[in-house]
Amino acid sequence: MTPVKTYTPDQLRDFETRVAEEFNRGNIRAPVHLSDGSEEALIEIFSEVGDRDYVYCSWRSHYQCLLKGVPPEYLFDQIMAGKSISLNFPEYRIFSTAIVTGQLPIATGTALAISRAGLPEKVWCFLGDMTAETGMAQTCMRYAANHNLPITFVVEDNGVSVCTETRQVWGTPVPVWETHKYPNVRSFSYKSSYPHAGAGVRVQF
Ligand SMILES: Cc1ncc(C[n+]2csc(CCOP(=O)(O)OP(=O)(O)O)c2C)c(N)n1
Ligand SMILES: [Mg+2]
Repeated sequence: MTPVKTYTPDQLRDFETRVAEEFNRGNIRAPVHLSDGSEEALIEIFSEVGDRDYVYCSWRSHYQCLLKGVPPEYLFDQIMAGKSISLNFPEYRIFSTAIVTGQLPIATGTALAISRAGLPEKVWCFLGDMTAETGMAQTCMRYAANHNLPITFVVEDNGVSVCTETRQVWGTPVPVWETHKYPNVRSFSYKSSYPHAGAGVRVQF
């Protein structure tokens, strides 16, 4: 598979640093969620993503948008306009949501439609580690696995939900996606140098 768009980790990080600087200067008047620390893992995953594939994301989707082929300056303009939390580019087949679990049933339904139509496209659904613990995630992963749908769920494991430790909440060091060993679920660990939202200055949480 030829990647849709290739970036080095430094190029991705530089984009995120630029966003962080604009946010901290007060030029972005809406939340931003930054993904630094996940560069290598996402570059590797996107080496398998085709341009006809569909990508669904959470509120944290800048790198996925770049790697799916959204032009950097177009993406940057959308972020400057306050759209970081819910970036959607149908023309590049990438969608995101600010609602925890919002992308999961839509991604699963897209995979079901592709399967019924006998098309070659695949679906890639990115989700946070706490989102992966929800009932909606379990329902979608189980349904997709049992029906062999063309979808891969990718858990972006930063260990936290905002400021809350995910594993501590659930009382186990083993996350649910490892317990079930669904064949269509992958994960990677990363640590961001930024807070959950924002970039360290001004309003953040
Ligand atoms: C339905 C809903 N409930 C609560 C929130 C607030 N919220 C936004 S992100 C988030 C944390 C989710 O953690 P995780 O899935 O691990 O994603 P991360 O931000 O760490 O990538 C929460 C609770 C929301 N956006 N939507
Ligand atoms: Mg998390």
